[in-house]
Amino acid sequence: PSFKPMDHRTRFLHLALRADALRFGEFTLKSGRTSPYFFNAGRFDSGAALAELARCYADAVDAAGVEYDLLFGPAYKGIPLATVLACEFARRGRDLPLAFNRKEAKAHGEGGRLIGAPLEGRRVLIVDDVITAGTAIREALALIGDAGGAAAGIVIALDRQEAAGGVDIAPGARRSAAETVAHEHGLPVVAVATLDDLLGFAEADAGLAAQREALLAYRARYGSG
Ligand code: OMP
Repeated sequence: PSFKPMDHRTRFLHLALRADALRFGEFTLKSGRTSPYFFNAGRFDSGAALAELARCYADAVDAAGVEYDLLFGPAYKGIPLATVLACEFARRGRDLPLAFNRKEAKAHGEGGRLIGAPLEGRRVLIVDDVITAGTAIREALALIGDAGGAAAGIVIALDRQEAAGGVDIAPGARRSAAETVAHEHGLPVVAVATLDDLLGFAEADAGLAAQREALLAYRARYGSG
């Protein structure tokens, strides 16, 4: 039998579960929704975990065929993500400029809220952790525009595929936050994995049967179409 290498989605989900970055339980989200799972990118807290995570991001970006010439990591979680991705692309032979922001403006020293390579005239790929309602991504888009950059796309580890606005419309008619951002700004949103991928992963693992049920119930309530 031929050996089939695991694709970036499966590798990422294995890694996230192993690192405890993906957990099941009861969590309150920024949106106020109570979720049966939570993704915490801060748990990729070793060099080896971050290096493997970067390979997953790089594979997802390459497969999507997005065109960009600068990587931007929104504070705080996006900063190490964009940084390790820049290192991974350099290892693959593509040296890209890298920038990120600080959350508080600084009056002394170099001043300003942006650090790293100038965004002016660049096609910027935003590197972040997760999209739920899209609030964090909208803030990053505004920052990039103010700095004279042109957003070229967004890459995240996990797209939770949640309805952007109210959920009082039929599930099939709901658009996800990621789809809404993509549509409003005309940008590709690339996810290493989605809630659907996680459901497929859980389906293949009998040990995750109860978690899968909870995820399905959550998707029926808050999921996009
Ligand atoms: P939105 O700004 O609503 O898209 O949510 C993204 C942010 O929610 C992330 O940057 C986190 O602060 C937080 N979050 C997670 O980190 N992981 C999750 O699984 C869910 C959330 C969340 O609160 O929705």
